[in-house]
Amino acid sequence: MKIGLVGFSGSGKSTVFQWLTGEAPDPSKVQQGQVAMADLPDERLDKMSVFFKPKKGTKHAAIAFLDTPGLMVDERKDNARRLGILREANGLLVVLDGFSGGNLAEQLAKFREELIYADLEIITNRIDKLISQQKKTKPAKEKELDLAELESLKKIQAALEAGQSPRSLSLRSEEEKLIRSMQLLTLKPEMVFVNRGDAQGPLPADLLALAPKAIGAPVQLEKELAELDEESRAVFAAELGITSSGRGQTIHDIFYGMGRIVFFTVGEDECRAWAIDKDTPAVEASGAIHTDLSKGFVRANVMGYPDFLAAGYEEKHCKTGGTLRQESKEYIVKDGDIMHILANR
Ligand SMILES: Nc1nc2c(ncn2[C@@H]2O[C@H](COP(=O)(O)OP(=O)(O)OP(=O)(O)O)[C@@H](O)[C@H]2O)c(=O)[nH]1
Ligand SMILES: [Mg+2]
Repeated sequence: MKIGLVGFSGSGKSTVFQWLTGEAPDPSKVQQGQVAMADLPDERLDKMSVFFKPKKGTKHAAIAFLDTPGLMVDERKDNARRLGILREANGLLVVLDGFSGGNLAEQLAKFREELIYADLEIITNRIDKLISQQKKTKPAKEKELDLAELESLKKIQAALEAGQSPRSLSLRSEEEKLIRSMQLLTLKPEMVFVNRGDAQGPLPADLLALAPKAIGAPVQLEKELAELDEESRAVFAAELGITSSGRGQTIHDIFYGMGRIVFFTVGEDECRAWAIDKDTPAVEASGAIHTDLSKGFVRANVMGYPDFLAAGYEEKHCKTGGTLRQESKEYIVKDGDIMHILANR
């Protein structure tokens, strides 16, 4: 999963990028965007690894973060191109400047407008093209398809012009397919992250009204704290009143906030977390490991994490205790499931 860090210039995206991934922003990559990975911390996986001591090691799920050039507030000519970098991203993390004292709700509203403008530009270009196609001689069937697309696009255009995300339109799946290749930014999952000057108090209510799942952390302070040894860190964190649980929690919140979950495969060979979308059926989830497993899927042996833990991580105890389940293709995988996929190859 690739998450694009977006926001106005100077909102602290590169600072957040470095905090989350540990990689310093490379000035030569500013214009095209820079990608680095962050592991999703998971105590359950860590504990199972201590138990299994896997020969090939342990692999956490990861998020790829994409640092992008910020948008200009007054000089917006280049903004659509800058946002174009994000078309490939699966989700957007809007980074708000919460350290220089501006109004956060206003900042977010303004940024969402920029996303709308960028999408409108794309939609309008496509509409113009389809209209000019209608004037040309073309097989009737093709014209019909173009007309259907035109109709859907006009609906989206109207929503965007009214300042709304097309998410609110609840598009039909054929319509979604038509517009998928356009990679509209306003259709991508969005989360809001406030780069706070300090960590005190809840986020402002007017911001939460616009983005109920908004999260925040004092990134600069967190980065400075991370450089201290553990003892002084605890002292300073208490003194500064830092209540956010830091980097790991932030990565966790982003991962789950974007609608992802993990399942595990564990054993003496390797312990691993696999990232999938929430509500994914087992047959599709197994494709995260290998497409062959999905193609030849027969069934999955599944244990819920709490059951596996209660059984002392011994599969045989789950078996005798009746908590090892045999599930079919349609089974909806739950966060923390320990899975063993059986497939015909
Ligand atoms: N006081 C304070 N300053 C911060 C914080 N985070 C970032 N800054 C400062 O804000 C400025 C911009 O930060 P960047 O992380 O480069 O912002 P950006 O969003 O990547 O900026 P562009 O790449 O130009 O869009 C830098 O001078 C940072 O030192 C913070 O939490 N507190
Ligand atoms: Mg930057």
